[in-house]
Amino acid sequence: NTREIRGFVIHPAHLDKAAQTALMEDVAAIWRAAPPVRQMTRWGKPMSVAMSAAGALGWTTDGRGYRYEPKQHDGRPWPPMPRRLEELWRQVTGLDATPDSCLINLYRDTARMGLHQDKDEADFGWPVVSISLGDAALFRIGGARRSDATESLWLHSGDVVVMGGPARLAFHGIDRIRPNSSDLVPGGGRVNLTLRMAGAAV
Ligand code: MD3
Ligand code: FE
Repeated sequence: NTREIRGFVIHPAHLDKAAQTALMEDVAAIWRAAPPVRQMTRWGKPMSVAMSAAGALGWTTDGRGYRYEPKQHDGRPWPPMPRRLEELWRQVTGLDATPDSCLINLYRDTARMGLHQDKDEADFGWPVVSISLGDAALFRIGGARRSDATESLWLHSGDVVVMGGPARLAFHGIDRIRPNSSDLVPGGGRVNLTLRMAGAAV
């Protein structure tokens, strides 16, 4: 059961309630070792989304630039990649390699993410896998250029999306979430996990 929009392969309700709860437990453990941080944008303002990560590399910024780093701001390494996420990646991509980064985005009620491309990874040939948990989110998909027309769709808890091929460099963003549409995330809101191959394959 998948549908495709502009090269994005969507698996609606791929994770049942039990699988979502199990993943939230993994996320809670990761947050204890790597609390969510509102990273600074290039413009000196904190992002509305709070971020954490698991795996060899996590996405951070020092206010000058964005990059993947093996350590958090406090010098500690990122917590290990949960096994069930490696399995999910293999299942939906059909690839044998395992991702080196899981970015964990936390959206509380008014958080959003502006239209952007993901270009901080070493090799755009790898797909990115997104897992939505908690409140529904209005996801906007464009094309390879910022000026390309966009399309919007709601992502719900348990949905999994695979971005590969030309879709990998498409502009995308989250316009808003629907607060209180789910009670999965403690304290409310939405969690999005993105599984990536961020570093150079060696
Ligand atoms: C399309 N996250 O972390 S997930 C991001 O819901 C990000 O938190 C959003 O955009 C979120 O960079 C959207 C869907 C997604 C993730 C990665 C992509 C779409 C993508 C990478 C390339 C193209
Ligand atoms: Fe993105």
